[in-house]
Amino acid sequence: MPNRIRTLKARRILNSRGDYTIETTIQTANGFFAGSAPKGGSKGNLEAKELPAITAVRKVNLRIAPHLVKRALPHQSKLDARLLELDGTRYKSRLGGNSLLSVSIAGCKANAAAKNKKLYQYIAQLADNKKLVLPVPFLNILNGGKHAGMKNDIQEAMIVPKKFKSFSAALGAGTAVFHALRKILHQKWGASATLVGNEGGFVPQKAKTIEQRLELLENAVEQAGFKKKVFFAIDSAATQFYSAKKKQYVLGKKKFSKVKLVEYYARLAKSFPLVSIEDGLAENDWNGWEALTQKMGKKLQIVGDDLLVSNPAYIRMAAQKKACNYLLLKPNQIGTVSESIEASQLALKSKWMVMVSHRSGETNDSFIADLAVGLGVGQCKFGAPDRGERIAKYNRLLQIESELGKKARFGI
Ligand code: 2PG
Ligand code: MG
Repeated sequence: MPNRIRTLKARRILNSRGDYTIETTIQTANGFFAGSAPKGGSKGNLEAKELPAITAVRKVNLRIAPHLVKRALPHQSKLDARLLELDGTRYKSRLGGNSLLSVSIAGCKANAAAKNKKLYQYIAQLADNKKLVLPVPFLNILNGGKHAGMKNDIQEAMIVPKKFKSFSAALGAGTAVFHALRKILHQKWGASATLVGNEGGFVPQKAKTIEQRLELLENAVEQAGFKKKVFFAIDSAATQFYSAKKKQYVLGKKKFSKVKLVEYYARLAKSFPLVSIEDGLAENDWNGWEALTQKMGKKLQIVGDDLLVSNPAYIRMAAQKKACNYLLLKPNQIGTVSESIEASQLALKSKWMVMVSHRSGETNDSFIADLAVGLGVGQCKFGAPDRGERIAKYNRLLQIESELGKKARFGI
């Protein structure tokens, strides 16, 4: 049997926040292939269940490995179907979404090698996608909310270097803006304002409101010389500042009803070159989402993260309700590579677009870079252009771009 799984073994590794997570390695005749699970900080309620790393490791080694080792490496869809069957629960609560994902990613890399394909090419084949596309990076260069130890706050202020001919040019511009911002912050408030949060973006304590942060971004873009080429996006992660009891949103000292919050976003989009709002409302506030999409969905990306948790069932529901128009795709929210591909395909079929995303607690695995290119979706969000675990993804994209050479397309 040429393509046999010789060994399959999980272990604990550390993630970027110094928490343990799981990594699984599959050994075949072609070598060793590892997959790991990242970890969210501001998680959606209905994400695949994440087990403590030590338990997840045990589940893989004792409950999954015996069914796969010494047998032929199954095709990705069969491998993932087997994992789902072994788990048998709706939210992967028996074996853990993190356990399943680490095996699924390792299996995907092993399958690609067995077919003598690059990982992104193999993913493209699985997704039946003919266009390999380097994604526009959404760089979260000002961290807030839970990622920066703040309460009642918008989580992410991102720059979007869209109007460029190639991924490397866009990343170069994004990085120049990042450095310009560091200089501005240092001049204004000193070195402490240039310390970074979970996703590598700065956390200037004195820039408390999103307006202040977007103004800082405007200055940085101008100083770097990229006006009209670099746009902005926010991830509110609004579940974090919503009080279900009082039915109100709280940002700093200001309180908003859902209607007022939607109006607030509309004003923000008038004042700044905003192209995308992610999780603008809380994950259960379906009416709020519908109102936001109705008001701004024609002009802006209304991105569902906690709302959709990369789950085909919720994507279907949101498409029917017209609650958003963009899927944020995070493989660990759903648990396997095949389901991630299915989620992306479903979103595209619903005439939405897709952005492939990291988590705030990441590993150095660059799988999601290949996923973004292979799915050909044209957008990604992998954090600021610093910290090794974010850079691993951006550098992988640079590598893919140079591999593809003239065939490399960029953006949507
Ligand atoms: C988000 C993510 C990633 P977390 O909310 O989009 O930026 O954060 O991984 O903490 O859920
Ligand atoms: Mg989010």
